[in-house]
Amino acid sequence: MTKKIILDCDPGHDDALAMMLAYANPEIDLVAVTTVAGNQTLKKVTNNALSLATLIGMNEVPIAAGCENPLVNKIKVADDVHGESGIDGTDLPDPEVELQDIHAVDLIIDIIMNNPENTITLVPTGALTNIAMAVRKEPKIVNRVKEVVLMGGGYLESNASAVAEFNIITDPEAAHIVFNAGWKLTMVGLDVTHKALATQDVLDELLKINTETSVKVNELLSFFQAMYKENQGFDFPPVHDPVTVAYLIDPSIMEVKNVPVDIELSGKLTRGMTVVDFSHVIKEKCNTYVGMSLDKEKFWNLIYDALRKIR
Ligand code: PIR
Ligand code: CA
Repeated sequence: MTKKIILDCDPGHDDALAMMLAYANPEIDLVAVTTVAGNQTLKKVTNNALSLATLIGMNEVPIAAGCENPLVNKIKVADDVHGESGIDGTDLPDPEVELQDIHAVDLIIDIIMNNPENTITLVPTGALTNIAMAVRKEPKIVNRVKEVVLMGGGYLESNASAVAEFNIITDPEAAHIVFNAGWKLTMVGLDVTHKALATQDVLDELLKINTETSVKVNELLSFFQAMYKENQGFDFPPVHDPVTVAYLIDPSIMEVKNVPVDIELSGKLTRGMTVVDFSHVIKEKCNTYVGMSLDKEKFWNLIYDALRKIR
């Protein structure tokens, strides 16, 4: 049985790969792509989503734009790694796919309410603003969603402060709502995604696949590599977001631990931290899962297989 997912994203180099994997893998039914401000402004990331859809021939998946600012903070974009457009490094086609005339929050709610219970999985790969807004607007979605598998946070690794990851610190209040909603939630954090490095053999393989899209992905990841080198000191860039989709396709790529996670809101030094309680002795069931490891070979093979199916 295929898994129906909504990808809520801010493309973004790695968001682009999450979209491609979700679109091309036969185990996944991508029912909608929604956008949220994060890596760049809402306008730019939405335009990027439409351009990417045009590139890969994804005409039938509805794309809707969501929130242009976090719940409390003002948006602070990540142009230091994603560039001025949010997805610098290659030429993408002008959008030929049309944007839906509905707000992302309403599209998310409609899809969840109009599908059978326990069939829709949410895959957020940006700030959690849209998802939190949807929970507040229609709380019934919480019990209808099958699960949430998101990219964000980390328990040892961070990239936006000493203790926080970008997607979470962009909108900590939204993250607080989403992590505490009560649905089954799996956090794919930096501890896992910093293992998903686009190393030289990955960059080479993308050229070998030699499709229009795989060559552009090579160019995108080469730009991402240079930015990650300059700003984060990495030799090769981590491709965070598609790990969520890969885990849904093949849960054996990532070990998880069933432990409590909460979001720090008030810490002077720790705002936006995902506080993971590994000392928790399971007395009552807890609904949060934390990714611990990555089978890199299986992960990259899923990416390659997807790209071979795309033009
Ligand atoms: C990646 C991101 C933001 C900032 C940096 N420095 C690197 C984006 C990615 O798209 C991913 O979803 C998440 N946020 C990783 O922190
Ligand atoms: Ca992202």
